[in-house]
Amino acid sequence: MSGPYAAVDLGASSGRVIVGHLDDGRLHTEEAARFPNGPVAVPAGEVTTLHWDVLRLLEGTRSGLRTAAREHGPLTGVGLDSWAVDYGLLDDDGALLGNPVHYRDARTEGVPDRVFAHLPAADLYARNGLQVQPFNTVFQLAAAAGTAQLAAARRLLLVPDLLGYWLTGEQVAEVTNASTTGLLDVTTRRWSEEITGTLTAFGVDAAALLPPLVEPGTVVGPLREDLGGRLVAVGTHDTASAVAAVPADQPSFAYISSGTWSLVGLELDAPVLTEASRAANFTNELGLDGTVRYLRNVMGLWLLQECVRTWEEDGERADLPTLLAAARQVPALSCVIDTSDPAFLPPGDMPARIARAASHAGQAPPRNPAETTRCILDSLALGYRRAVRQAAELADRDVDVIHVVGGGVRNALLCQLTADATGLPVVAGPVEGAALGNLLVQARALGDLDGDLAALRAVVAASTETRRYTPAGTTTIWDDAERRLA
Ligand code: LFR
Repeated sequence: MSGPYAAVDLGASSGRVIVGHLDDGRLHTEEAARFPNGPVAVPAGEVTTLHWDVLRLLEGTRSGLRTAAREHGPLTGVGLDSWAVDYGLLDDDGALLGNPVHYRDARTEGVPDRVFAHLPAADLYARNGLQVQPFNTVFQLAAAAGTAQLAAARRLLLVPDLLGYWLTGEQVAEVTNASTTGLLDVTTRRWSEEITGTLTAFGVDAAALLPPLVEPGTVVGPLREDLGGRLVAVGTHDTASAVAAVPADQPSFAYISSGTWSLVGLELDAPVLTEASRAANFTNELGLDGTVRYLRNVMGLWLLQECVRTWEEDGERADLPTLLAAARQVPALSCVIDTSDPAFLPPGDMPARIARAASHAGQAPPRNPAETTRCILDSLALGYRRAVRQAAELADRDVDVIHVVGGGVRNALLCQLTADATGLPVVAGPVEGAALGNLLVQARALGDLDGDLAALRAVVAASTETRRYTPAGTTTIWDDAERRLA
């Protein structure tokens, strides 16, 4: 038996420390700690900015690792993964300059067009291969141009790399997460001088801020605190770790990493940088072992989470099992919305925004939480169907099964709707995909596991239960629903 390895997996609403041991080709996992996470709105002058409470996350991480070491003995390895794009800035002394800004903050509104005035969108895509999202780091940096904080900054570290720096003293940029910044050349897997050069037009010397890149599987160094282990740069982008843990046994699969976001796409050997791919807003993020994660960000269960928050604030009963049971009774596809509408990105009154979007699309808006929940799930399934079909077409690949990993695995109705909408079988599990991918990459980096991605996936398959959903009915009603949004 080897281990214990500790995976720190930070999500938009919670952080988790999961401990794993490898035994005879199986990974045994246990949750050692869980702590809350969420945006904090902070006023400064006239403007209120959404931040991450990154010091709380550091404390949750450290105390979780201590618990893990106390309960399981000295740690063999530690790996960190989180959401992408957001960063902390350090000054000349290596001290943090303020709390990182949350990707849902409004500061990047309208900024992509200002960047495109210097480097046209098509040229940017030809280099970084990224879907245009206002929160891509390249746009966040342009938005931050001229601030006192950025002027004082000497180093930029993405969230997992920032925590890694605090745990080890080492400053690196792990490449899967770096690939979400928009500053990386997706073909060479190096920082793009042309893109960082573009930011100089905004007075931002990004090249000077960026640390050296490392591939996932690099041993970063020993922990400062004596907990036993070494920090491994895993796929520090949670989606990269989750995709590594898809228990597929053959190459023609699509995946949905399903949580606050749904990341829907394919694993490829090389990026797709065609104009058609750019027009369809597909992203080429980097994955484990030289792979490319060719995917689209679908708005995800955020839509439902934010509705639940609003209903609870309004004093309505909104527990998830009750909502999902009620949503099952609502007729299918009565109302669908285009989940890619950027209006859904910021926090706020989500039920009202959904009702507005339905009315704009000429449909009767949902009237209660059950109808709204059903509208969200139908619409997500429709979004998955579009993404899987377009990805397969643009990458010229066959898809004959969809793997769902992450928290959304627990949503049986959504999994079934995904099968129905796509006409493909859906295999759901594991729930803790990112943590499993994180643990296995540590084990391999530290010499306790051999093999390629397929070998890691075989360990996941041997270690977890999955559930299979078979498509029911025809996809005709989904074709009609899609036309309603065209
Ligand atoms: C999912 C995720 C997505 C990324 C989004 C924002 O947790 O990492 O992949 O686009 O968060 O960073």
